[in-house]
Amino acid sequence: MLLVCIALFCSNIILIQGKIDYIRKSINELDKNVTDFEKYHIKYGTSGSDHPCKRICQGETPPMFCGYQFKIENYHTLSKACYDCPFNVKDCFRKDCVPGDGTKRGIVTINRQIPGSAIEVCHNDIVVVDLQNKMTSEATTIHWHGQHQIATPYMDGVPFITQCPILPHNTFRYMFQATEVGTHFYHSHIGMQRVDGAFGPLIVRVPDEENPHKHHYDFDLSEHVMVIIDWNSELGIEMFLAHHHNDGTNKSPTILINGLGRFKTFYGRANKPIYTPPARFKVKQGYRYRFRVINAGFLNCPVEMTIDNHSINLISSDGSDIIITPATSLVTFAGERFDFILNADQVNDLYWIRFKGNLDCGEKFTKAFQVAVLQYDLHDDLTDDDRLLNKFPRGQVTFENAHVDGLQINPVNIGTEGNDQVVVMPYLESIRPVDESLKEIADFQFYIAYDFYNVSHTEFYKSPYYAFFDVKNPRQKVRTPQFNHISMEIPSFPLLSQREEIADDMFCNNDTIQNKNCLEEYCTCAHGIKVPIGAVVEIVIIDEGLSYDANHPIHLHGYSFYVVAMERLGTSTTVAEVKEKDAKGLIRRNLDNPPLKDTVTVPDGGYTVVRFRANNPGYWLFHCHLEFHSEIGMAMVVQVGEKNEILPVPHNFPKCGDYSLDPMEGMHWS
Ligand SMILES: *[C@@H]1O[C@H](CO)[C@@H](O)[C@H](O)[C@H]1NC(C)=O
Ligand SMILES: *[C@@H]1O[C@H](CO)[C@@H](O)[C@H](O)[C@H]1NC(C)=O
Ligand SMILES: *[C@@H]1O[C@H](CO)[C@@H](O)[C@H](O)[C@H]1NC(C)=O
Ligand SMILES: *[C@@H]1O[C@H](CO)[C@@H](O)[C@H](O)[C@H]1NC(C)=O
Ligand SMILES: [Cu+2]
Repeated sequence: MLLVCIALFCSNIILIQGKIDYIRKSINELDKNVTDFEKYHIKYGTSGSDHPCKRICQGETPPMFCGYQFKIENYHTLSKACYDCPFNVKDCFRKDCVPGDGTKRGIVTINRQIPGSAIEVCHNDIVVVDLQNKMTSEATTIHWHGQHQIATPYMDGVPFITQCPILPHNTFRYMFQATEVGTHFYHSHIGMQRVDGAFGPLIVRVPDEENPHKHHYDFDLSEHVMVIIDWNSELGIEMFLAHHHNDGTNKSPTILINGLGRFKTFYGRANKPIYTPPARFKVKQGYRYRFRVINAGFLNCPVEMTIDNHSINLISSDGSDIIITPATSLVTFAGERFDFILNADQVNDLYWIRFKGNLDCGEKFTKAFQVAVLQYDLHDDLTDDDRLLNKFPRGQVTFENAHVDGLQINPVNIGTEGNDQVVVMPYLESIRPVDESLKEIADFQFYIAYDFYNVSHTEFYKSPYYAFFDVKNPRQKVRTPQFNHISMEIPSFPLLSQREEIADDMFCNNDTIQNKNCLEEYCTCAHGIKVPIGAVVEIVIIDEGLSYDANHPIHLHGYSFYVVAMERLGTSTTVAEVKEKDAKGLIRRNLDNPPLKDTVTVPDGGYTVVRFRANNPGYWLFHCHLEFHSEIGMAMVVQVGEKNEILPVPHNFPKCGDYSLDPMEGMHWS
């Protein structure tokens, strides 16, 4: 392998070279093992509950191949599979019934479930998913959110960055090692399919001896995974088009928990209001349970969760363990995961779990909220499940009473300047020993600033006919969220798998685009930054905060980063202000024990600082996890390593790209 060695990184590259050789070797092994996998026809499971890979993880036993069949298709809530749901609540739990919130609408499902089948494996198992695209007219890919794809960067599932979109009627086999432990999820990475229902849990467990929190709880059950998503009454694409081309809303009216919730009112006998069933989480008094929360969110809808008469004990975020942090409520943003322990130490009863929307789902807008039920095993005549399905905790939950005062983890738009009623991300204390990415000064520092800008995004405005400033109706004047005033232009071929087609000057960024006035004109290009393998990288993410009180959860593929600082400076800020603060040493970084995450938010009018060591070569997407934002270019690529230092793709990996016929060629008139 040819290596270009810049002074500072020579030793790093030699180190990394060893790692790449190691990974190459494991890929070959993996290939061989997959042949075995084919040979022995290890049983495919389609449902999570009885899969052979869902087992007690033990240190000595070798990793397993864990096969899954995923069929992604266009589907519908309350289909005929639902029979008499919600009037007969039991019918809502029939096979293939997706009740949602009671609204009848088109959806996109994996195996006709929302969430899709859970993948539950042990650390270092090989996950093999045959994804069959049964949609009539949409391509798809799946991203394994939280997995770093160390040996398989081409399995990251980002269309036109790591692979070609999988066409309708085609099947693509994803295969990767579950190297990252903890609570993760998978979701479609194309268009609006995630919010239409194409997501599911991906849980990676460890042997007890590797679990620092093992002695703090008694059970870690599949049924205590809690997937949150904001939810709408129509397909995501319909909402997207109405918002961007006309005056449609971008705010979700409600929230689903594990695909369930109450929103639409039906009327039963004697005009009694009836709802589709909420999610239920069952516990036995006297035991402690590990809950795993996944926010698969779609729009600007951070969700606050509280459990009546119970506090929570946070133990992990985005798969990394932290020192136990007790609290009353937990806020999750799109793409984040949190694990907590619930101590079932109250009287045998039913309790509301309350979910309250914030920002676009909050007080000023849709007032979205949802409930789930925490259900103790009631040792009386009601243990009959059917009758319990119609029992609810006392009291009505409303948007207003869905908030509970008390210590809150991950508050909206508050950083380290906050008060003692909040726990902000840099103050969650990592259990893992820290590594050299927390050295005083990083090798590379990037500032990435964003806001909604008053520019004519060329997909939605057309000068001189209907440029941004010509549009009179304020509801049609949608502003464009951008990183550093640049919208990501998605390449026409996948960067990783067809990297030979990348031109030397293909990428742009804040430094290369100086000749354009991107503050006023709309700028779009293949937004990318590049760092050498092994470099310690710091990204200072700034939310300028001028337009709206929004909030953008930012996700980096291929890595976990340390969240070392997070602060709100005011209702708005500027790059210059943050740079000046930094120059004066006024950005206080937690370089001792910050948490490792892969998705983090930035207070509106403030900054968040993240650190990682660039030891995973590849083209990795860095983007806002709100679907309307990433879809229109609030994204960029972090290239780690040179083209030839990034692992090659397997032979016969699918290709795609533009094609046009040369007018002089190919015509064979007779
Ligand atoms: C492949 O299988 C061999 C033998 O079962 C095992 O030692 C090795 O760790 C496996 N490789 C991978 C990458 O799982
Ligand atoms: C839950 O807490 C409330 C308020 O403190 C109290 O009134 C109620 O009795 C408690 N519920 C149970 C079942 O203990
Ligand atoms: C982008 O470049 C301009 C001009 O050099 C500079 O003023 C600005 O601060 C840069 N933005 C960021 C986020 O670094
Ligand atoms: C965009 O224009 C509106 C008024 O039309 C203004 O309130 C807002 O601050 C502007 N946003 C930016 C980022 O300049
Ligand atoms: Cu965003």
